[in-house]
Amino acid sequence: MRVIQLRKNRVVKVSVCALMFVPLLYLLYSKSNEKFLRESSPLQRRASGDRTPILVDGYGNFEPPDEPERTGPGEGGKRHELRPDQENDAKESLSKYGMNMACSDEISLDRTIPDLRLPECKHWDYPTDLPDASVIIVFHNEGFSTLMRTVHSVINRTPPQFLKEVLLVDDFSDKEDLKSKLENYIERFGSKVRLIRNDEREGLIRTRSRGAREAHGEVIVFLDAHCEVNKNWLPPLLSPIYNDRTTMTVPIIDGIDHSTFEMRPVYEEGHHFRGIFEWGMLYKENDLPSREVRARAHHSEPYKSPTHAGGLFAMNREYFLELGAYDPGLLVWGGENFELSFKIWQCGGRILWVPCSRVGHVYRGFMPYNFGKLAQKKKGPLIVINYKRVIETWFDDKYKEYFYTREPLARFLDHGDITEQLKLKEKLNCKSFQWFMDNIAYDVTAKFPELPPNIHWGELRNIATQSCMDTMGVAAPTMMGMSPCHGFGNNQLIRLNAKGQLGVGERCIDADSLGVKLVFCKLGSVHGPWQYDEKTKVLYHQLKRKCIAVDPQTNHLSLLSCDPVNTYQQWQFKEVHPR
Ligand code: LR7
Ligand code: MN
Repeated sequence: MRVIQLRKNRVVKVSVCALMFVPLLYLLYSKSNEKFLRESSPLQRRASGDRTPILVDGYGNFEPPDEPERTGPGEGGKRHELRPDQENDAKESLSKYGMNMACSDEISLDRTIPDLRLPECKHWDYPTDLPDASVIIVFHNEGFSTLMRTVHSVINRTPPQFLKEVLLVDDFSDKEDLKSKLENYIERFGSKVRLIRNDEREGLIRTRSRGAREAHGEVIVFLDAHCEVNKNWLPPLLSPIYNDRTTMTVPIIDGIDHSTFEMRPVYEEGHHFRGIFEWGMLYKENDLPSREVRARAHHSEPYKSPTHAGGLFAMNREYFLELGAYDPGLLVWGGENFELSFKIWQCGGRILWVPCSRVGHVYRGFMPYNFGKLAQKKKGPLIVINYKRVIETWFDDKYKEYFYTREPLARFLDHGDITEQLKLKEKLNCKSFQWFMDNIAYDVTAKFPELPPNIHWGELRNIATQSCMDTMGVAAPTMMGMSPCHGFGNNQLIRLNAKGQLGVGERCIDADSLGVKLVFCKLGSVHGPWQYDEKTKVLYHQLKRKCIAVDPQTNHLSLLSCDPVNTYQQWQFKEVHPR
């Protein structure tokens, strides 16, 4: 990882030996090393563009030569437009795969992409004896060309001595081209690419754990099946693990457009973010706090992050298995990123995000697959059940309440048996969630403060119309609407907290002269303008001094002068339960 820090370590090692045998030599040696560090640290010397290798034993730069410029569809990570007569193919593949496979199919599997790293990334050196890695790609009914482009990019952009294998794990796909065509195609890679298949659908979480168990490399690196790794992506991920085997490293994930395959940097150059969460367990990213910025000497160095998006990371294989891999009780998709993150931090490891390692990922417009049989056996939304398992295992009681306040239905979901998870936590002597919040995720509560309890929650029914307030499935900012009460919660699950905030999911309800709106909650605040009077049943806006009313003709919601005997202004909260 850090050249300079590593060199220091070397100095210590060498000087211990020297002290034991030849004190004079030691003096000379340490002097010359000091000089080396002060006057010609490789980063400073080489930042001017000098690319001559540094002659220090045991270190290498691994920087490949620039890729030759190529013209062709999507080359250089540029957008690829299809002809108008291909529109039907594009649409069809988009609905099948969540991405435009007609477009992907025309782009070379070896296409070039722009080097999106900070310029100084070229100048780091890494130990030449880094551990080797298995790159594990789990997939369920993915497009052939995007899957293979992922594999090609790994083969093309990884120093071969560090790539033990690419391990493809098929999670029970039924698409024809993922059968013998896939098997024949990967023969060209010889033993470098291995394919194993599940006998039934396991979901991505269990499939990744299986991949880890069956991998041959010392380090495991997970990638989604629609990625393109960038220049020299692997050594910077392996290096921190080489220094400390309880480190998880995470690349910076750039976006690949799901309809044009254009590759775009996720953030403007030099801007660092890290992974956090809000209390409904939605994954978020936040500016790197200044405490973390100050902790590093160079802007391109790795930094600590409370969590990660889930798909792309590297870990020592045995360490992953010592942590119990993923909780096997988690189902299909979601929440596993938090489970592993909390487990790592609370049980003595750490997570580093690595600016010099960049990987592109295709963000789909929607999820093209269902959760299969595994989901049908369960009552309630599967992802929330996963979240509940994770928070019941890793949160302290106080923090569990924030989750249940934000996600009140979750209290009634069956999250299964977590005895084994709690035993593991005990056995590994893991720290409290409070410790994690104070020391690692200390920037979460500034954005998402501790939640006051709900006074009321459930569907919000109008007495006159007997219909319910509803987001109408539209993302904020938007107008709230009214629709028949359905009792499932979701877009009709409304909460009023002790500080007067009306919320739906992670969004808030406010109102102005145009009507009643779904808005982004004010970051850092849990207050709101609302007051509910249980006797008169009006919902009162304390700043505008008016009440919410439904228009009997149009169903439009607006603020009117309060008239507590008017049933169009009367509201009733009713708790809903999982169905
Ligand atoms: O049942 C399944 N079996 C699978 O093998 C469902 C999916 N999969 C495979 C799938 O083919 C893909 O290769 O699992 C991989 C991830 O599934 P995606 O690509 O549909 O997930 P995603 O990119 O929408 O979701 C993110 O969150 C997931 C939560 O469980 C996983 O952690 C994904 O890996 C993760 N992706 C990333 O972190 C990439 C960055 C995007 C963000 C944010
Ligand atoms: Mn993905």
